[in-house]
Amino acid sequence: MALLYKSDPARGAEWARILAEKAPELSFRIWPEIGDPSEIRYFFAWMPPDDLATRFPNLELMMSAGAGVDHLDLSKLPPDLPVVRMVEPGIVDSMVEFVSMSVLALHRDLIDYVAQQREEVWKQIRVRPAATRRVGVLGLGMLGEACCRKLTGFGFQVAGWSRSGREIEGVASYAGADELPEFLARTDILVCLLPLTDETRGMLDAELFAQLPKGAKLVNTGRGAHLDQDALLAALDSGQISAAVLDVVTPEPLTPGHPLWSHARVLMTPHIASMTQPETAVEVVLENLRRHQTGEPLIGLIDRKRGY
Ligand code: NDP
Ligand code: OXD
Repeated sequence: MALLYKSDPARGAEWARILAEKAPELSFRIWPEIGDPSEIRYFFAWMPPDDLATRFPNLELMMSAGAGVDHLDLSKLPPDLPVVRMVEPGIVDSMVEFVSMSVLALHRDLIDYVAQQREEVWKQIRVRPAATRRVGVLGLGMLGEACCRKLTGFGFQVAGWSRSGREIEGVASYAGADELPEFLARTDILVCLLPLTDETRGMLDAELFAQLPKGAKLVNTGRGAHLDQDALLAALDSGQISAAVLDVVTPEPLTPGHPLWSHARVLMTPHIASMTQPETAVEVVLENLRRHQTGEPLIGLIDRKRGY
């Protein structure tokens, strides 16, 4: 019984060390040292090879190395191969840190102060209490819900939007396309934590920005393809959006000279909002292998029709 790993090699070595301790019976292989392909039962990857289905005839389970699965071409995977995404506490904790940092930076005008410092300007902006700032989170799943809970702790007025709605203490819940306009109209800082699907691709566009209060701010930690980057540039020019934190862009990295690289109202990070932490993720991986062997429901099993 072998588990094949195909992702960041440095972290692969970490996985090897931890699994050798926790599951010495499991044969752990790191791409491209595959060994006998017929022994591979479990595949853990960010980007699987195109010929996955034919190359590993006894594959039983595909595990995404990340929380999202939009990078996988599900049509190329055997139709009855279960695919799970990464659902683990480490990835949640780091996203909560990043979103809190970003919302607080926008709330406390950090982008203005960085620019002022460069110009040797000493000018105070009136501090606004968190209770007067309305934060809206698109997506109330594993990550969106945890971020909402943390943000309410700072005293922000927090709301979330999802397909089906979710009850979270202290958070106003909006659901579906019908309630999106009302959610946007009450949102000063918008955080995107949606999965990328056919329905959500490009939804951060001019039409959506126009429904936010003038001068609203944006945090995108979902996927670059959620955002129409030209529409963001236009909204920043007009002042409809006053600042943005972008952890994800299209393409990654942006092409040299792209206006978002140097935009004074944009803070950009290289897709590091959150990362799978082997130390905590290993428990979930081993639990999923156990569940798979006993036929119990898998943690993070994705619904191929929904795309997340
Ligand atoms: P989940 O699957 O747990 O949650 C997704 C949420 O989005 C759910 O609340 C779901 O609604 C909602 N949603 C999906 N489609 C729609 C739609 N069409 N309309 C309204 N709501 C919708 O995902 P996670 O919270 O675990 O992760 C979210 C995304 O974050 C990932 O897919 C990935 O793209 C991104 N990510 C980014 C990272 C980074 O470092 N930048 C790291 C990790 C993840 P419902 O509850 O009704 O199903
Ligand atoms: C993920 C990511 O989906 O890193 O986990 O973006």
